[in-house]
Amino acid sequence: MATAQLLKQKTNKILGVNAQDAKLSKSYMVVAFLALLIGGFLGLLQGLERGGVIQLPSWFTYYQVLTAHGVLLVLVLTAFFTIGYFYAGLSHTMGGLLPKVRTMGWIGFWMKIVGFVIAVIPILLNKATVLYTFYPPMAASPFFYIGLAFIVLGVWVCAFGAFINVATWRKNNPGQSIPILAFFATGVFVLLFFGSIGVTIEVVMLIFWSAGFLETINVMVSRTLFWAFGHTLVNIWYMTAVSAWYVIVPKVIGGRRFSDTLTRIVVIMLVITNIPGGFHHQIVDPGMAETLKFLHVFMSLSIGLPSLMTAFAMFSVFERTGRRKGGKGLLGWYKKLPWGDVRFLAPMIAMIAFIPAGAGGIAQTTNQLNQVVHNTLWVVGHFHLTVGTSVILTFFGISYWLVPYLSKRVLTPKMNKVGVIQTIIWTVGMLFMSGSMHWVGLLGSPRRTSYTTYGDNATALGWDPYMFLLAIGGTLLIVGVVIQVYAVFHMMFLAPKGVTEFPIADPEENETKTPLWTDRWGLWIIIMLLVVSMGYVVPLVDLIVNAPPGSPPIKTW
Ligand code: HEM
Ligand SMILES: [Cu+2]
Repeated sequence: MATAQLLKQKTNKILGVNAQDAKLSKSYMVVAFLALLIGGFLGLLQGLERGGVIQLPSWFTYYQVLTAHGVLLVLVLTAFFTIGYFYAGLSHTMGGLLPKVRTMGWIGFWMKIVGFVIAVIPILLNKATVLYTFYPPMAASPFFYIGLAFIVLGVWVCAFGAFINVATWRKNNPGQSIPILAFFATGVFVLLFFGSIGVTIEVVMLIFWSAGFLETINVMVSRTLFWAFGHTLVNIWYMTAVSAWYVIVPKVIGGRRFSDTLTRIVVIMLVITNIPGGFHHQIVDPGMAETLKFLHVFMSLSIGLPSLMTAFAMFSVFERTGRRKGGKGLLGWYKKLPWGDVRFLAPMIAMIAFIPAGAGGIAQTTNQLNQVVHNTLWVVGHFHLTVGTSVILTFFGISYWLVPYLSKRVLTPKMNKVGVIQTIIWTVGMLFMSGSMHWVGLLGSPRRTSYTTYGDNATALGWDPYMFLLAIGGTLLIVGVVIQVYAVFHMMFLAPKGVTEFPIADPEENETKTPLWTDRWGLWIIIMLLVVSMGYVVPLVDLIVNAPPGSPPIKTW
């Protein structure tokens, strides 16, 4: 290893975080949690309106609020958190970010902010009330799409920054495996870049179409390109959360990591198999062959394998650690886990929530079952359990060490307790909200629909009690949002100064050395692209060659 690099890594260990890298990651965290605050309040407004408790005014309609809620929470919050977290991880495990890469991190940051501002103005003006999926033929103001394009380009700059940092580290450290957290980061940025190429093409076409330079648009192609990305994004969040489960949580509970080689294989499998599952979001769309749908269902289910490997790995780590600490009997080890430590409790509940969440996903990806729940509130219940609980609770758990690590402060016992209470409130709130959404979805209540009694139709009236439970859950959640944002603010600016560790667990002592072929990212990317072509080339060519009549822009609101 180059001496300069080695020295830098050593100083990093002693002095803690590099101040300039910390500033970058802190800025990403600030934006992420502001998005949570605003997006959370918008969610509450929706919940109350759907429950018939309030009525939103005509200058800020249900659908405007829903568009902003989706954009803020699934684009802004997750993108900023993921990049801030992985850039901190790259800096910590690779002896600091290269100055060039840090600059790229800032360029990406401002491009995303500028893009967000350009996109949000038409939403506020009711000129882009197309929801975060922006399906054509609904057409927003061209500025909305231009803003989205800026956001994607900003993400790409960050992805390439990460690639440069990892490639340089490898050149300086021949014969060594990429540090595990950086390995996860590589996988996530590979998916972020390759997964978003299709949607970028879609967005560019939409800009021309909504601005009047293109008369019509191919709706099916647009939806397909959107979901090739949307489905990938879901797994990007998932992999980010999973990185903390494998790497961070074992350290927090005083244990060791699960097999390093198997962990890397899980990452590689997720990257390779992920993108061609996108059609499961279009499983009831017309105009696509059954074989194609079958292929995508197969690919969707194949992500289940690495997920089950993860479940096994995590519980194996928990049991081993619990037993080492003296836990006896079949289940005695679980009492030895640090349940009162928010850095463990939050991701642990996140993992548990993933069990029903994943099962619901398997149900949805099955053609016949999808017919029952398609476009009902069940789906909304599903993703508030997956992204709104499994992913977000893991992010919250990360914040309780990452933010003090970045701000050179410490997590006080009091703030830990606040975090535990926050986690419990979030869990109970989601049980109410997501539970009632699932149930009322089975009874047929549609998603993305503002308050209506359908002329006092008996079936629709039967949904009311569930809507009321939904509103209760939403109210609890907003309390959780406020506590969480306060905790982040406190840990960033007010908590006592001190050194907080970046918790990365070591592998087991007797573990064999990880084979270097796991680091062959060029090869994984080629295989991934082959698998992506298998899923997409034939259907896209078919949808373009045998295109249905295109659609002009339509304003439905
Ligand atoms: C205070 C917490 C939250 C509340 C009260 C809340 C409530 C809601 C409600 C009532 C809907 C609309 C259902 C419909 O009519 O279809 C919704 C949609 C949605 N929520 Fe949340 N939510 C919260 C947090 C989150 C979080 C943390 C995320 C993701 C990280 C999220 C992502 C979404 C998405 C993607 C939609 C769908 C938007 C669409 O259909 O266009 N929500 N939420
Ligand atoms: Cu999907």
